[in-house]
Order: sequence, then structure tokens, then C-alpha cells
Amino acid sequence: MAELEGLEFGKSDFVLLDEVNMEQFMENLKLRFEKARIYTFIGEVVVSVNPYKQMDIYGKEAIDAYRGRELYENPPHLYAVADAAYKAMKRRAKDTCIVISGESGAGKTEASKYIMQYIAAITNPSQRAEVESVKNVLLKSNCVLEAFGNAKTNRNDNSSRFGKYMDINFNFNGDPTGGHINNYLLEKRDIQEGAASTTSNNDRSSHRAVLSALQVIGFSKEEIDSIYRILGTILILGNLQFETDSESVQVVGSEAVSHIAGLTTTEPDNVTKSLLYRTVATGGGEVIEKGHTEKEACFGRDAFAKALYERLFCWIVARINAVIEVKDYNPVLHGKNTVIGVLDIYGFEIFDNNSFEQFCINYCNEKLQQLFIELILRQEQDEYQREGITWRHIDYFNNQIIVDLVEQPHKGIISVLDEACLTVGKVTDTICLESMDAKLGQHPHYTSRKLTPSDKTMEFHRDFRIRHYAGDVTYSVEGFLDKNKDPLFQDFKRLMYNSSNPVLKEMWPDGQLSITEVTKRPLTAATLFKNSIVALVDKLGCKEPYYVRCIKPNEMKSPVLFDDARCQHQVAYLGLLENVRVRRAGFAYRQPYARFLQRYKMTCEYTWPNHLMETDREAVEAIVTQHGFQDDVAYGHTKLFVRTPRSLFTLEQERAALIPILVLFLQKVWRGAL
Ligand code: AOV
Ligand code: MG
Repeated sequence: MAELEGLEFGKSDFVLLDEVNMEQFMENLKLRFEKARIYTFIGEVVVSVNPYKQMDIYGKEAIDAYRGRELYENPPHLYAVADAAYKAMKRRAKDTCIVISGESGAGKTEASKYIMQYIAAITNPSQRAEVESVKNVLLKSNCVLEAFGNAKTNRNDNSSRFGKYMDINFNFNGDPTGGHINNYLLEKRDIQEGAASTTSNNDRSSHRAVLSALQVIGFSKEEIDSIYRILGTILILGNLQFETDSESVQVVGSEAVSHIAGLTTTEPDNVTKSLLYRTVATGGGEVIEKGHTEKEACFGRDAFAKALYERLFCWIVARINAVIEVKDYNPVLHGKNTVIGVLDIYGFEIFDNNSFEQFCINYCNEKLQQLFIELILRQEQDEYQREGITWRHIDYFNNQIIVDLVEQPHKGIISVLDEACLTVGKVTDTICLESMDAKLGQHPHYTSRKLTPSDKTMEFHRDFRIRHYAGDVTYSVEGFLDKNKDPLFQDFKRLMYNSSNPVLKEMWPDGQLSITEVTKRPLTAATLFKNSIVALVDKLGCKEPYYVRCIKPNEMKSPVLFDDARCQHQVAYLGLLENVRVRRAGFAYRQPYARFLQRYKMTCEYTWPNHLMETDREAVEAIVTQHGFQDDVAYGHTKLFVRTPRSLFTLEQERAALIPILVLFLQKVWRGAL
């Protein structure tokens, strides 16, 4: 391990700190940020601090420097992790994944794009057309998904409002053959519900980029036209108003309805009917039409707009997947098909008003933190076990208790919510909150205003608070039940299914069901989300994980401000200090015997230029003993484990001092002077 940057840039790996404590950790993190060194290792984990400015560190030169090199050969960088994941996948035919985590605005999405660009740049050296086309679609998909799935929030101007996990498939050559995108819970805010204003000078060029990306991916002219038609419909729905006149509800004005009918190629009368009536099946099996109240009509309109948006987004993802899906892969002919997964999901969020979406997003982050804890510890434990080395346990905060609070069957918040949604009769958000209080009042990570009346920061009838691993979040229960039920009148589905536009029809297959065929109790949004996140965690759990831990330096989007308190808070909840301790308490460095020998054989008379011992392990023992750090190492079955970095420093320094002498010596030999 070489200290590749001067000491004025701080320690490039946190395991090299003299002492592992918060003070030293923060000092190093801050120093590196100030010196524009935004990446730092903890072993194989990369800690990244959002620079909030363009950095000149991602170009071709950097790509060449990292390609095929070992982690410790270059300064810390996303490319180093991407390369490690790629090498593991290629050399050992292992499925790997890169999990990028951190709070909203910390730089996850940017990191995921650099990682994908790197992988694209280092693969397919022979420029085969079909591989180039797969790479192109994979890269262009980011632009499209961001256009439809990102939005400005008060924490991030380009905030991902959906979770994304992308598998990239590789053939035995290590070239991409395809991929698959899983998307998770797209946030659908209510029309006019606090949209953040944006002013951008480059809307026109961004729009051109999206259009061109859609074309490169292979969306047809008709499909692109349909996308615009759906977007237009959503906008018109946003402006559509109702009025109650002599007891009956009407749509204000007639243009909106004819506009919608035109855009969706449906009959204006049918549009009006879907907006004002719903078909219901009575207990006796009779089907009747029931007029909406104005409030119901508004609710139906908003649900329709949200569903149009969600189905459009899911359709776009499915459409991209159809293009990048691996086709005609024959494992016998082509060898094992391996995968690198890249996870970029919404980060932990605390807003002024936190709703159902924040609850889901933060639960998702709890699950990912749980996975980090398990994998980082499990990985270490597995390795020590495999190599026959004893392991010492390190204490850390295990957030399983919060995961349970949310997802435990019959007891957790999701289960209480579902119960309330399934109860026949009038169950309000407030009643649901009472039920949560009753069931979870004793839980150390749950409280509400009713349970702690003196806490005036919460409101009596609507707020509850979860003590998350990353901080306390107060949620307003208002709207939870509706969002969890996510109901949409069957009439809208039928309207869309009966459109003469084939793209729309394809998005609404459930519209062909008659009201009596509709399943009464579909799974709730929270349960669907939970199931998808559990599946995601299972998927990640069986891959070799690589981690990027992103930190947001300040709330002002400033490239120069390092907010000590905010950063320290993130370091604490991400468990980074424990990560360093785990890494150090065990063995900070490990290397296969042959590689260790290759690097350090010049520092020992018994191994230079070649050793005469029976095994590499014995030769390594000779080096270690000659340098006197035999008490600082353990010999595994295939690797040498070094406890403290200092021992390696000694070797590195000696090696660095010997290199010029050796070069001089070799030059003399070549010149015939010796
Ligand atoms: P996020 O993905 O972690 O938030 P982003 O990746 O969108 O955060 O980063 C937020 C903004 O920070 C970007 O739009 C850039 O302006 C800036 N930024 C981040 N990383 C870099 C970088 N490496 N170089 C330059 N600028 C950067 V969220 O999706 O809200 O959880 O849901
Ligand atoms: Mg993002």
C-alpha cells in the first residue's frame, strides 16, 4: 500500500489514521475536501463528498490510470471501485454490485453515472457494433429516466424521485451484452402540492437531449408522440376544475374535456363520464353508475393524473428493458453470464412536511443500512473464516429494531396501515394514528404528540415520529391511507384501455376487466413497496458488494463550505467510524502471497531476485521476519493478513528508496559499466 498522494492531502485511507476517533476522522475528511480530494477509502469502500463543482478527474486520462489496476495503486476514486467490481466479476466470474448510499443531494446519482461511464469506457476494446449499441442504450437510459423521474426538491435540484437498480450483464469476454432496470416507488405528488419552482437556461437543449436519447434507445415516432400526449393530458388534468350547479357536478368549461379526448384518442362523452361518475357493483351483483360529489371528482381526477404518470414511467422502463434485455445468450456457447448491479436509490430525506413517500424512502434507507452492516461484517467474517483466522467482534448500532418497527408482520407500521385500509367503514388517518399509538407506543423508536404531549413540535391529530438511524423524522399521517390504498376508479382504466392509441391501451391492460371482475383487495402501496425492497435486498445480498458512501458537505450547494456538524452527523449515522474499526480491528491489509512477494521481494536478500523456498508463503515469511513485524501478521491459507498499516509503510518506504538505486544499477548494467 503506497501513500500515493502527499501528506498535505491527508490520509487517502481512513484506516491509516493514527487513532480511530471522530475528531481525526473529521479532520481528515475536511482537509481532503478543502484540497479537492473528494474521495477517500475505507479499505474497499469509497467515501465521497459532493464537491458541488465540476472536477477535472473523470476524463480519459483518469480512466486509463485506473483500468485494470489494484485499489491501492492509485488515489481513491469511484473508478477504483468500479474497476474492482469489474475485475472481480471478470476474473472470478462473480456477480458483483455497487451500492451507492447517502442522503438526498449527497451525489449518488452523479456517482452512478460516472461508474457506468467508466464501465462503458473500459469494455469492448474491439468496438464490436452490437456491444457498442448496448452500451449506448445503457448510458442514454439515464437521461430519459432522469427527465421523467427526477424533480427539484428543496434538498436537491435534480432529486431522484424513484429508486433505480440496474443490472449490467457481461459475456465471458467481459463485454456488456445487455441489462435490466428495476425501478422502485415513483413519488407522485398531488397536483399543485408544493412544486419547487425551477428556472433553467438550458431547458431547450435538455429537451433535445431527451428526445435524441429516446430515439437512440429505439422509441418509435408514434411512441414518442404518445409520450407527449400523455404528458399533455396530465397537464390539462392539473388545470381541470369542477363546479356544483343545482346539485349536480360539472366540469368547468368544455375545452379541457375535448382536449383530453383528443390527446388520448377517446370519446369526449366517455371522458366526461369517467370524471363525473363511477361504476359500482352492488351487493346483489347489480352494476350501477353513481355520480361523484365535487370532492370525489377532484380526488378521482388527481388519482387519474398520478396513475397516468406512473404508468407512463413504468412503461418507459419496460420499453428500455425490452431493448437491453440479453437475447440469444447460450451459456454453453458463450460461457457464464455475469452481472454488475448498480444501485442508485433516493437518499434519506427530512422535509418540513414528511408524508407517505418520505416514510417509504426512509424505510428503504434503513434496509440498505441493514444490508451494509450485515455485508461489511459478514464479508470480514467470511474471509477470516475461509482463511482460518480468528475474528474479534466490534460493536455497532444495529438498526434492525427500526426495520422491525416498520415492517414486522402484525405489529409494524405497515401492517397497522394495511389493517386500517382493509377495514370496512370510515377509517380516517387520525384513527389509524391512534391505532399506531396503541400498538407501538412502547417502541423506543416511535412516538407521537399524544404520547409525548409536551413536545409542541408535533401536531396532535396528525404527527408521529420515528427515530431513524439517520435522525428523527416527524411524519404527518394526513393522506397516508389514501396513498397506501392508491385507489383509482375502474372507469378511468376502462377509458384508457378503450383508447384507439395502441400505446395507451398497452399501458392499461387491467382496463378490460369489468367492475364485477376487479379484485376487491389489491396489495397496498406500502406492502408492494416493502416486497420490492425485500426482493432488492435479497438480490444484492447474493452478490459481492462494493460500496460508495456519499456525504453532503452543506445545505447551501456550496463548493467551499464544509459544515462540520452536518458532516459529522452523516459520518456517525452511516457508521463510517465503525467501518474503519472493523477494518482495523481485524486486519487492515490482506494480499495473496504471490502478489505480496511480487511487490516486496526486492526488500529481502532471500527473495531477491527470486526465492528458493518451496512455497510463496515461506518466502513471504522470510520478508516479514527480516523486517521484524512477525507479530503484526497472520498467515491465512492463501493470503497474508497485516494488522496495522505501519508495517506496510515500512516496506513501502524501503521499496521506494530501493527503486532509484535499482534503476541506476540496471542503467549501468545496460551501458556495460558493470
Ligand atoms: P443524490 O442522487 O444523492 O440525491 P445527486 O447525485 O443528484 O444527489 O447530486 C446533487 C447535485 O450535486 C448534482 O446535481 C450536482 O450538481 C452535484 N454533484 C454531485 N456529485 C458531483 C460530482 N462528483 N461532481 C460535481 N458535482 C456533483 V437524491 O436523488 O435527492 O437522494 O433523491
Ligand atoms: Mg439521485
